[in-house]
Amino acid sequence: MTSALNARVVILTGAGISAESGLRTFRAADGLWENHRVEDVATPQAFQRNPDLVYRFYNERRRSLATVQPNAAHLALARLEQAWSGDFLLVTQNVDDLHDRAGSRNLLHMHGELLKAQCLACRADMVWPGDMDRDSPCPICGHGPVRPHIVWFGEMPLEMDRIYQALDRCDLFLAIGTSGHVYPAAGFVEAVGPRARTLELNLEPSLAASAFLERRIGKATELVPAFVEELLG
Ligand code: BJW
Repeated sequence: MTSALNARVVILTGAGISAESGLRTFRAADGLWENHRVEDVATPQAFQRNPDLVYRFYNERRRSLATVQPNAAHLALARLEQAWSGDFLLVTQNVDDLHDRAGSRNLLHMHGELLKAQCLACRADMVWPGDMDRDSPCPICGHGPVRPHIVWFGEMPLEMDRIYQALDRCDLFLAIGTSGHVYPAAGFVEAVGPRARTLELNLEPSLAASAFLERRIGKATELVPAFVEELLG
């Protein structure tokens, strides 16, 4: 019974859930940044080749967080988590903090967080709300420099063991606002398989759409609150 309040739920979100808050998605027509595709700035090779460009890209994105707010879809997922008595895990590919600010707590940022840094010398992770550059020292070891706390192409996404454990056991898997271009997240629905209810909520069918048992097409701020109301009965 996937609608029972004690069912085990895993929810995956992507850039589409933050689009109506004013954050650009990656693969939309306006998804370029200064004529660079995300694949040209979000790799360890790009960081080695042109660190200033990559620091600037993330400094701008970090600053833009101050101008946006969680929307009705983020808030509905936080409400669902509070009302839910079964296992609940929200996995986001987004590096923004809109789920955190909406009140979600059982939340994993599998591609990292804009408001954190990682020291290239001691590898410690730390909260980092301001700009960074190649001279930013690490406050923990005194060396550094620090880099954005971002999982780039070719790097291992975070918390994969916890995510696959939850996927193995879930009764309901929901994917919201993600295009299905980027793995391993695009393969989560296949990992769940047909034994659980799988549902995609997106503005258009994703590349992974045929692997879901159900799909609803529309805006996240409309579909997500309506689906949450349905689940909570
Ligand atoms: C709305 C909406 C509204 C709009 N309402 N909806 C060949 C085959 C298979 C895999 C590979 C391959 N070659 C290389 C790989 C692996 C590679 C990969 O997937 N590459 C592909 C491009 C082919 N992946 C990796 O390298 C990953 N690591 C890895 O695989 O390690 C090995 C491993 C193996 C096995 C297990 C575990 C690990 C790392 C991926 C790192 C991704 N990083 C980025 C950048 C992060 C930082 C940053 O923000 O700068 O993460 S890339 C970028 O894409 C970002 C996103 O999180 C990610 C996903 O994008 P998302 O969220 O889906 O956004 P969009 O824009 O694509 O889609 C938005 C959707 O919303 C659209 O569908 C819209 O319609 C919809 N939408 N408005 C509802 N209002």
